[in-house]
Amino acid sequence: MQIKNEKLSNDIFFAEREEVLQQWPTGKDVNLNEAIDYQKKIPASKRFSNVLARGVEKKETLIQPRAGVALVEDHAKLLQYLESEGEADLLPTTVDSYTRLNRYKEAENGIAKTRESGRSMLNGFPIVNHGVEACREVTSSLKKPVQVRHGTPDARLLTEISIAGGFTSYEGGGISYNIPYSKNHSLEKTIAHWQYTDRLVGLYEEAGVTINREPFGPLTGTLIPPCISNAVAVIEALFAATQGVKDITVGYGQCGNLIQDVAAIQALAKTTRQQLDKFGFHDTRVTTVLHQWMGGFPQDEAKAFGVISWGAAAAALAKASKVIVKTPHEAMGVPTKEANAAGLRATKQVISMLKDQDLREIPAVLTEKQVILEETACILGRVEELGKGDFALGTVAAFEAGVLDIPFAPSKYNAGKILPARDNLGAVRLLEMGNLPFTPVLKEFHRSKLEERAKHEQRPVSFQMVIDDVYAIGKGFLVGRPR
Ligand code: 8ZB
Repeated sequence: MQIKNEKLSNDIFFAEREEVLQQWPTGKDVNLNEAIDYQKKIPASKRFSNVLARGVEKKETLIQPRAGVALVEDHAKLLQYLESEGEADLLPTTVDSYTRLNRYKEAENGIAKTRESGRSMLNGFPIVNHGVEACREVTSSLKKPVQVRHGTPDARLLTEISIAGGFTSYEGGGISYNIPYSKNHSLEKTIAHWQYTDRLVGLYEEAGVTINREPFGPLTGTLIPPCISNAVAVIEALFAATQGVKDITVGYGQCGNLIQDVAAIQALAKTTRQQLDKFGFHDTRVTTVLHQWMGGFPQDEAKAFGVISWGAAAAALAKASKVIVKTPHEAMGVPTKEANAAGLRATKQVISMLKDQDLREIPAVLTEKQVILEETACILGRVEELGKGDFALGTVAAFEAGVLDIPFAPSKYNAGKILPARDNLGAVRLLEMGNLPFTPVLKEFHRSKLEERAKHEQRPVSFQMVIDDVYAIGKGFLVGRPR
């Protein structure tokens, strides 16, 4: 199979679609024309892309939780609670792990066991099992737009049912929902599966219905250098635009050093716009999302609120279009609705307070932004070269060569040669640069930043720093110093 970054023809798409809709009985309830009509009746105030655009106009960072339980009525009530008591601007539907792995029989079991036991036996809402009508019950019972959030390498049927079910935004991508989530899924296959998702969104767009798309920014959520996540987000934005997607939110997981976080979001927006323009996608809209800290959290709820609030501050000061909010239960697992709403309200308070402050033009941010832009340009340039101008071919070759390399990813298609660690100020740098196509100047920059920390800590630059940094925030620090 030779994957290429080209728009799928109707012949290919609709032939594939027949198979996709047969993957589970609820697939037969999807009727594209009827679904387009249904989507057109959704009020503008509930369309994800509109609400995002209004937020950008008003210079407000919107807040969005994660949430999902097994049963339709419970899930609708949970989201209603998060919009009323949590003051959420945007809503999610987090899909359960069985569905993410296309294990619909086990999801069905989870639904049955939930009905018996009275508590959710799934860690999310099984969209495919519930089907189109049930999804419409959920999405129509809310005032705010709802996005599907998951982690599914083959999300084709899930996309069909979700959009027909009234969701107006859809997370994921062929790289970001494969390499960080899966060991064995081939990259060619998942890029192809996500071309299907993006083409479906493109078909809705061509019929006058905008569905927002969001590549999953944080990847493994563990010490990801901004240039890596930015490069992946830009590539997935290009993949989406190629299939006709017009509304894209590119994402980034908070690293914890404020200067770096502000710079990273700014660089992400800039590179995405540049690359989309370069390929002629001038009318594709770009917004940004910052994910509050995705690594290990403190158990203590008060300390967790500290981490949440710092993420809120980073999002507000970086002028991200929206922020994905954590909860004080993060270290424990799926949160209660009360804990979820509390994380949202803490975030809203900080964001409202910081709305008028702007760090984007301060010298330290501009310097850091320049570094990220250069690093990302090195990576993207090499990917394009490896693909002889085709980013899909280039992406597959780049992962093989370690030109794209995601720290701590389980995939056998990931080289796993790079190692990140924090510098003395807590910014994420690279201790091992593997086969990243950096210039000598950039390589020296990373080395010197880590030497500076080593000197301060009176220990050599080593793997121990990586380990210490992975656990640091959970223990109450940003940089994992020796005791
Ligand atoms: C990659 C995303 C991981 C994050 C949260 C985790 C973690 C997962 C649910 C959820 C609320 C759910 N998460 N499933 N949060 N309800 N059903 O996604 O806690 O923060």
